[in-house]
Parts: sequence; C-alpha cells; structure tokens
Amino acid sequence: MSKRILKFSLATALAFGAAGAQAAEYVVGQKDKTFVDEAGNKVEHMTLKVGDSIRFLNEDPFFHNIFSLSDVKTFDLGSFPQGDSRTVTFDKAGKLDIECAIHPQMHMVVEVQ
Ligand SMILES: [Cu+2]
Repeated sequence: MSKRILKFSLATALAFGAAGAQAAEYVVGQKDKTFVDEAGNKVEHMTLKVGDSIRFLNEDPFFHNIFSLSDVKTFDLGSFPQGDSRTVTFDKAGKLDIECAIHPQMHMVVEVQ
C-alpha cells in the first residue's frame, strides 16, 4: 500500500518537473491595434502547452487592456502603456478568446493543450 503511494508521488513529481522544464514564454505584441508575434506578423491563433505563458507587450503609443472571459481562464490585465507588458500563465487546457477592452476589434484565440 505505502509503496504504491510512493510510486504515485514519484510519477507525479516527475510529470510536474518535466512540464516545468518545458514551459515556454511567448511574447505577443500589440501593434496597430493588432496582436502580433515577435516578427511583427498578425497572430489570430496560438497553440500552447499547459504551463506556458504569454507576455503581452504594448508596442502602440496608447493604452491596451487585455482580458479574457473564457471559462478556462478569466483574467483582466488592466490598462498598460507603450513599452509595458503583462504576463499570463495558462495552467489549464482549453480554448480562450483574448480581447482588448479598449479596442473591440482586437481578438485572438489561444488553445492550451
Ligand atoms: Cu487595445
């Protein structure tokens, strides 16, 4: 019995350790009221692994307020100015719609696997 529990704990620890080591941070910019990747290309859809994070970097000379009302993760990064960034870690699998409270035309989908 106790041996079984020990084995389970070890497997869990290894799984978490592996996930932690692989966790990546992506930078998604806000430029010309659009979500862009590091090369400046428009991002409409991103696939991440559980544990990964996105650093939202405002590259526009005005505020953005990135948020999501998705069931998987609800967040509101508040208004932040040019040059500032806010990071979100995605700790649960599922699909999220990400928007900007100031610019309703801004939208991207993040799929966490
Ligand atoms: Cu905005």
